[in-house]
Amino acid sequence: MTDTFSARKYMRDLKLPFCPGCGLFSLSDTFLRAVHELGHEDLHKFCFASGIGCSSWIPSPYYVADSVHTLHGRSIPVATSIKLLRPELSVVVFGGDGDIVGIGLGHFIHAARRNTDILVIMGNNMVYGMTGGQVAPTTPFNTRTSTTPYGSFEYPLDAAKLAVASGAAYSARWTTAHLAELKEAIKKALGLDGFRFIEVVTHCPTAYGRRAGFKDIGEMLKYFKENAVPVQKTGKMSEEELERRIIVGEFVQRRRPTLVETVYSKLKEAKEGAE
Ligand SMILES: Cc1ncc(C[n+]2csc(CCOP(=O)(O)OP(=O)(O)O)c2C)c(N)n1
Ligand code: SF4
Ligand SMILES: [Mg+2]
Repeated sequence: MTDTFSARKYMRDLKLPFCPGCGLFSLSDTFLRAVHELGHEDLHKFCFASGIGCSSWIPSPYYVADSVHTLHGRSIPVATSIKLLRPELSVVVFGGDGDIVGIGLGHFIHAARRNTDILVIMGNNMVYGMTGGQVAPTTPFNTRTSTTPYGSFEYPLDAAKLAVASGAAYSARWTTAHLAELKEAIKKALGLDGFRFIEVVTHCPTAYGRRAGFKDIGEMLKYFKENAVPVQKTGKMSEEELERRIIVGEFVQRRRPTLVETVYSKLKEAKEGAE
């Protein structure tokens, strides 16, 4: 670390487009703090990919970095090609829950299965925020959204656990009420290889909070804090006890050959065989 942190150092002279009080400001700030603490003076060693949605606006066009702002749900395959072509870059995807585990779910699972060398940071605001707060695969059961006025009738998908089951090298979940822990998780994930996933349960006062019954942002953050259960403690808890709780912490950290390693070693083998 060479100087005091300033997010502006890493950002273009533009204002992030989020609603006042949105948790995505904290997520962006925490990511840049992690980058700063790792000693990066700028973002030239990074390349970002994002799809469509509020969370997908974090890197592009706001960060002074190369980034691809692609179609809704397609950031992971784009990030995969960037990494395969430029393996020296640290490739980071930012996306929403709809983007990453709704429309983009197949890509998410296969990227984890392949141990693709990318970091995916998912802002989970529990709805399709940018399009008006529609129910998402991550919406808690029986929650009111713009498309479920009597409460959602489906069970939510657990993205952090799905990443583990699919083969991720690292999977963690924190919330916007746990920014110190989130920053450490980002720093750690940036230093690891393979498919790394960080889910950030984020407060969205506009499209989620008011319909879901939260009076203000403070109440949402208090809820996140009070209902967070460290993953190590969940072994002895029943499903009923875990209902509506947010399991936080590291779900997995492991090492196995990554996609870049296996692809480049096969290329080498094929080249040597042809000579
Ligand atoms: C193929 C396609 N389908 C649907 C849309 C409309 N759309 C844009 S963003 C979005 C959902 C955004 O939700 P999420 O990914 O959770 O991001 P958030 O805004 O909540 O951060 C949808 C459905 C689109 N742009 N492209
Ligand atoms: S709709 Fe929600 S997630 Fe999107 S910018 Fe507004 S508060 Fe943030
Ligand atoms: Mg969302």
